[in-house]
Amino acid sequence: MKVTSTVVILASLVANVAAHTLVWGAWVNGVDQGDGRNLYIRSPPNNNPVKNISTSDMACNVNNVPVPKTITVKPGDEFTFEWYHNTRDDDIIASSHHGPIAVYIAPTSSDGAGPVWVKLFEDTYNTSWAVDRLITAHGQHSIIVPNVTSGDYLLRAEIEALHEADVAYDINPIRGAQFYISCAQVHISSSSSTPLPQGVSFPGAYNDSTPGIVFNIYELNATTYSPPGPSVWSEALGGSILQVGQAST
Ligand SMILES: *[C@@H]1O[C@H](CO)[C@@H](O)[C@H](O)[C@H]1NC(C)=O
Ligand SMILES: *[C@@H]1O[C@H](CO)[C@@H](O)[C@H](O)[C@H]1NC(C)=O
Ligand SMILES: *[C@@H]1O[C@H](CO)[C@@H](O)[C@H](O)[C@H]1NC(C)=O
Ligand SMILES: *[C@@H]1O[C@H](CO)[C@@H](O)[C@H](O)[C@H]1NC(C)=O
Ligand SMILES: *[C@@H]1O[C@H](CO)[C@@H](O)[C@H](O)[C@H]1NC(C)=O
Ligand SMILES: [Cu+2]
Repeated sequence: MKVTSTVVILASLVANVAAHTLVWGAWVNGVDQGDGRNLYIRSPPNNNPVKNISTSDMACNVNNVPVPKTITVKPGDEFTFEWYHNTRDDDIIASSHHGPIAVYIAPTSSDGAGPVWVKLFEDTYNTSWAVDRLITAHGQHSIIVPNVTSGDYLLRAEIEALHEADVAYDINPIRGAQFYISCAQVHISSSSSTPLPQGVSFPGAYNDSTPGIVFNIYELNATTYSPPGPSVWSEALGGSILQVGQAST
C-alpha cells in the first residue's frame, strides 16, 4: 500500500511536466495531406487538454470555428490523424499519458452541438494502452471512412489520458482525466443513402459516473477498463493505430 501511494505521487509529479499533444494533419490512403492546422483542422491555440467534461470544449476543443479547407474522401478510404507534441514526428505525447483513443463523426452543419456524435472507432487496452501504441505509430491512427450519404462531416479524434484519472476533475481540478480532442473537416463523396444515426452529445455523453472517466491505472488491472461513451456504430468500418507513412520534416 505504501508502495502504491508512492507510485501515485511520483506519477503526479511527472505529469506536471506538460507533454501534451495536438493534431498536425491527416493522411488519406497513406498520402500526406500537409499541415492541416487551422486549415482543415479546427486547431486549439495550444496543446493543453480539456479537463472539464461539462463544457462545450468537449465537442471540438476550445477553438471550434470553421476553417477554410475540407479534405475530400470516399467510403472505404483510410483517413489518418497525425498527432505531435512540440514538433512534427517527435515524442508525440508523454509516455505517462496512458489511455484509450476514440474517433467520432458528426455532420459539419451541427458544429458539434446536440446529439450528433457517432462513434466510429475505439481502442483501449490490448497488451498495451492505445496511447502507448500511438507513440510507437509516430502519432498516427486511422479510421476507414464509413459509407454514409454525401456531405460535410467533422471527424473528432479523442485521446483520453488517464494518468491523473484516479479522481474526477470536479472533485479535484488539479487532477482528473485529460482529453486531447481535435476535429478535422472532411467531405464524404458517396452514393450511399445511409444517413448517420442519432448520436451522443458533447458535453453530455460523459459525466463523473460514466465508466472510464475515473479509473486508477496504478491500482486497477487495465484489462478491466471500459471506455466512456456509446459502443462503436454497427456500420462503422474499423480503424487502427499504426504508422501509415513517414512524415517529411
Ligand atoms: C465546468 O464547466 C461547467 C459548465 O461550464 C461549470 O458550471 C463548472 O463550474 C466547471 N467546473 C469547474 C471545476 O470549473
Ligand atoms: C489486440 O491485438 C491483437 C494483436 O495485434 C489483435 O490480433 C487483436 O485483434 C486485438 N484485439 C482487439 C480486441 O482489438
Ligand atoms: C455504399 O452504399 C451504397 C448503397 O447505399 C452502395 O451502392 C455502395 O456500393 C456502397 N459503397 C461502398 C464503398 O461500400
Ligand atoms: C452519466 O452518464 C451515464 C452514462 O455513461 C448515464 O447513464 C447517467 O445517467 C449519467 N448521469 C447523469 C447524472 O447525467
Ligand atoms: C489482469 O487481468 C487479466 C485478465 O483477467 C489477467 O490475465 C492478468 O493476469 C491480470 N494482470 C494482473 C497484473 O493481475
Ligand atoms: Cu500532458
